[in-house]
Amino acid sequence: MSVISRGFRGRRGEGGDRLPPGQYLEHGFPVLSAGPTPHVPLDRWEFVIDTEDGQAHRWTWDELTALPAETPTVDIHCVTKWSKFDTSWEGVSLDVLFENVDSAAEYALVHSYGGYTTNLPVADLLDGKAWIAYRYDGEELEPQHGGPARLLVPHLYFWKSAKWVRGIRLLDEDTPGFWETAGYHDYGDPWREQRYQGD
Ligand SMILES: Nc1nc2c(c(=O)[nH]1)N[C@H]1C(S)=C(S)[C@@H](COP(=O)(O)O)O[C@H]1N2
Ligand SMILES: [Mo]
Repeated sequence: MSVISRGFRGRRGEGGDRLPPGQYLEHGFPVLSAGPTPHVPLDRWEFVIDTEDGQAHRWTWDELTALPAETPTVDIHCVTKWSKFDTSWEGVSLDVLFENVDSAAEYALVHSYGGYTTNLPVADLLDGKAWIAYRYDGEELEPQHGGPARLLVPHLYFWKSAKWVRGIRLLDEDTPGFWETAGYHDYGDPWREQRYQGD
């Protein structure tokens, strides 16, 4: 009987094999912010990619939202152990934004309005793995969830998906961001349960 029930419900209970180790399935959409929600008028909003040799690539709100968009539906995984399946977004692939960026840098430090930062390898931003998302579930992205726009990197723990994203600095050396400096893992792969430094 236990064999049938395990097989029916999935080995880890609700969520089954889509749930990374140590996570549970969340049906709401929790808000996790380390500080107050910044408010940036769209006519003053900009997104910038700064390269390691000082080139700056800038987009205004109108320029960003005029670029071809994608509508990824992805599972997200927060290090506080909730995962949410099939979240649907709209935004611009980082592949599009990096098209004319001439850089050999391997590391990225993402920074946000309000001062939040997080680091990841440039490779994890490319090849269809990351977006600047500005719509969620068919609506404008709510301020508490990072609106007007946030980074979306669903294959890493969700703290890498910087809300209120302002830019990406490309660097030759890895530089830890806000949570990484506080002891969270440098890379943060939920499938390898890389929660803290040393995991
Ligand atoms: N700018 C900024 N981005 C952030 C955070 C933050 O505090 N500030 N928190 C991170 C964490 S820990 C998580 S789990 C997700 C939460 O996103 P949500 O509030 O939309 O669920 O945003 C990430 N991005
Ligand atoms: Mo988180």
